[in-house]
Amino acid sequence: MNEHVKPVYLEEKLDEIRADGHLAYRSKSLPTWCPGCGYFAMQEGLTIALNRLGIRNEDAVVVSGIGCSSRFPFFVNTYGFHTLHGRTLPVATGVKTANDALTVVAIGGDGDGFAIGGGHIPHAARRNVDMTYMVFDNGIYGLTKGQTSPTTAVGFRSKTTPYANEDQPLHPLMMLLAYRASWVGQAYAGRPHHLADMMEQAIAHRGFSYLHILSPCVTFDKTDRTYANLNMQVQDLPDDHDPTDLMAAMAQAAAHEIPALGLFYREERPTLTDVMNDTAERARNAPAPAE
Ligand SMILES: Cc1ncc(C[n+]2csc(CCOP(=O)(O)OP(=O)(O)O)c2C)c(N)n1
Ligand code: SF4
Ligand SMILES: [Mg+2]
Repeated sequence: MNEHVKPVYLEEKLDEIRADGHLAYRSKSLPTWCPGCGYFAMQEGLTIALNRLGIRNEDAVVVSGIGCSSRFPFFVNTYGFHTLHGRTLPVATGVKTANDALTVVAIGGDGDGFAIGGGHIPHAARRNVDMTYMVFDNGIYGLTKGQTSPTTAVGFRSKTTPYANEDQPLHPLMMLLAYRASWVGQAYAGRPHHLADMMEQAIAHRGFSYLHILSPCVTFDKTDRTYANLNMQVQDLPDDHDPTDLMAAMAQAAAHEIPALGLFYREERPTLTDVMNDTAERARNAPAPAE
């Protein structure tokens, strides 16, 4: 055997994987995603992030809409809420408002978030609801078998655009920055270690954190957002990017057709619960001002 090659033994590797405890965040249900779907990396990433942050299973709630991505609550060992198509954020806001001690992670696809659910995003962001919203962006409606979505690239041929998509895709990162999300970052299913780090940072942030995750749909997109293409297209944000500078974040988001991976923007400001508690305190101490 080559003396420079260190053998990896399956049993040792399995012991290593079991040792850190993140498998306790997987549910007993095996994912129903197609083999090779990017969403497996999200399952691994979220279980690693929750474990590293020491969040107890019973203190976490994963809320989703409808879509392949939105099946997520079934596959993690936390509380979960599989809601209606596009209604992820209002339900997640209700959960957080009812019990501020919970760690709330809202999950959905590009269709669930930016088509039918698009009207909810600015309000959760501007109110700074203390939750993490992760959009798994495969640029397609996966569950319903391959229609164009609001993030489908121009030129992509799908069942609904057999002569190629002509609609300009939305730019989720620019939108979330303009909506004043207090934490905005991007990750990629093909970079699982970075993805887990970004999930950990996003959940640790106090306020509305938005993590956009590029993810191939290996079944219905064989030409555009494939691992082979994304592996060539993705790059990291420059080391000198200042995530406290909103204009710099916007410039970086606009700089490339596939924006870079990393933390674009972060700010600290009162959350929705802070504001509600403050209003309640004021109401207790003084009558409402006369009209
Ligand atoms: C009110 C309503 N409209 C339409 C649908 C059909 N539908 C289910 S999932 C989906 C889109 C899923 O796409 P996306 O959110 O990108 O998730 P993915 O499957 O790609 O992960 C649609 C249109 C529905 N379930 N409910
Ligand atoms: S259809 Fe696409 S998005 Fe849905 S599980 Fe399969 S590969 Fe993943
Ligand atoms: Mg999708």
